[in-house]
Amino acid sequence: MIATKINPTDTIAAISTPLGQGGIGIVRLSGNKAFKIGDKIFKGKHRQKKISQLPSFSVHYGHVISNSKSKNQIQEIIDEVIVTVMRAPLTYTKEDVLEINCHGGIVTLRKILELCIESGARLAQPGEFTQRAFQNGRIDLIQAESVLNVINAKTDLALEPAMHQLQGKLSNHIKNLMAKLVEIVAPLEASIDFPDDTIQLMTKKNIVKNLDSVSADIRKLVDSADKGIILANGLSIALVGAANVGKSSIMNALLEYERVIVTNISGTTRDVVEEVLNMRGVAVKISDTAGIMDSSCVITQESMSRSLACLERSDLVLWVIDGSRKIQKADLEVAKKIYGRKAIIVVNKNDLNLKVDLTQIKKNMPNAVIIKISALKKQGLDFLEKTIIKMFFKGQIVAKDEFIISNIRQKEALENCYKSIQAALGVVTKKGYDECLVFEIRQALDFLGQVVGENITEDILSNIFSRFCIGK
Ligand SMILES: Nc1nc2c(ncn2[C@@H]2O[C@H](COP(=O)(O)OP(=O)(O)OP(=O)(O)O)[C@@H](O)[C@H]2O)c(=O)[nH]1
Ligand SMILES: [Mg+2]
Repeated sequence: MIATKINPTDTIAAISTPLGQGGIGIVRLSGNKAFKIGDKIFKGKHRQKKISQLPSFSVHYGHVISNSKSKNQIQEIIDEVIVTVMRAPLTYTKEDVLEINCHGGIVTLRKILELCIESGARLAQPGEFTQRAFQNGRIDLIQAESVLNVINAKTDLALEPAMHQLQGKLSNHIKNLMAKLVEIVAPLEASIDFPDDTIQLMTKKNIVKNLDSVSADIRKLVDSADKGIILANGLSIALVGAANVGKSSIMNALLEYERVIVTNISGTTRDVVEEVLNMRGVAVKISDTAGIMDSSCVITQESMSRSLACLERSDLVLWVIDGSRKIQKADLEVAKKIYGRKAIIVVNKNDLNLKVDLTQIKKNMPNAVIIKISALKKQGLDFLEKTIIKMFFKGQIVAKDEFIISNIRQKEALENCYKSIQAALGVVTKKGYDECLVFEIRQALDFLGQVVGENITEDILSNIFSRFCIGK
């Protein structure tokens, strides 16, 4: 978490590439001391100029050196590097930025970072570079949030809305809606403040027409949230059921490789096993769980409580039953646990004689869809995937040029905006006072402003940026 009071004028430094072994690693510095720190730790190979004398967007080869604290001031070479000098304001943060590309070993990266800190930088908080880009006015809050979605995107479909948001397309749409509301409210306010002046007012009919049009656009955005959030965060699906019904076999069949152990012994799976797969463009986190059974074994009981916890946190439950046998007590136990949840009943082992009584199952889960498959013969999986996607996305997953919002914060602000516009419409139709109309439209504008990051509290900002990694 970002500490509540961080100094926004500090020069910050962080390792911006993932920790581990890599061809190159990058240490990034941002702030007004970035180049002075560069002067202290970088020695150019070909030019004697200091970093602070070098032009913007120039790249230089040399070494990061540490000046030993001993009397002789021996310079120790830490690594062979390339540095990029980027001068404010045309940088990621709008501040002076220095990027040091070094070899991607953990030790070198840490040593260079330590040197930066010894030379006057502070370790950046998670997301602090992006927070500065927002607070220095280069991007708005939608764009800042989209950075995280771009980094986290696991499929092309998830990347697309994130890139649209990063480019400012959603922000521009919101700003256009704000402009439409201002067009209505500004003359009204002027007529209230200066009652003696003749001010051209919009007719009530046009006010209603314009409010209706903004309200429809806001509704579309609110309605896009469910799929936007799933695209950004992925869909979590839990495979649950009695032991030996074929949960692990389905997991493997969906992943198209033998990820988990399958045997004919009940209780093969103990831990919850999670994997991410690309299901028709949607990132799906699928979890295989231990079978539910009657057992006094401590390990089995712990396994089952993990299965139930996994079920609780999933967006969709695949209740797997073995179609080649009659419904058993353990199956009904599972039915009780998933009652009221979004679920699909997967009747597995459809390659064998069907013995299960489907009407009995229907009685337990009247609203759930039943799909017959054979994990062994890989039959019915395509239809299962299609049905899953249809449950969360109506029609095309993302229509071309559609505006999509991607988080609860944006959704809540837009829902509040929608309510205020409805209230404003209520005022006009009931021939209420213009003051009340102005109040409601101003409220709507405030909520829209919050979406793009106007009047946002420090707490909300900390919460947003703390979800970023350090170095971004
Ligand atoms: N005939 C047939 N057998 C299957 C099918 N799916 C799974 N099996 C078999 O059923 C047995 C149990 O399969 P698993 O996938 O381990 O079942 P599970 O539900 O994960 O079992 P636990 O981990 O013990 O809860 C294995 O012998 C599988 O080969 C299927 O579609 N048809
Ligand atoms: Mg299993």
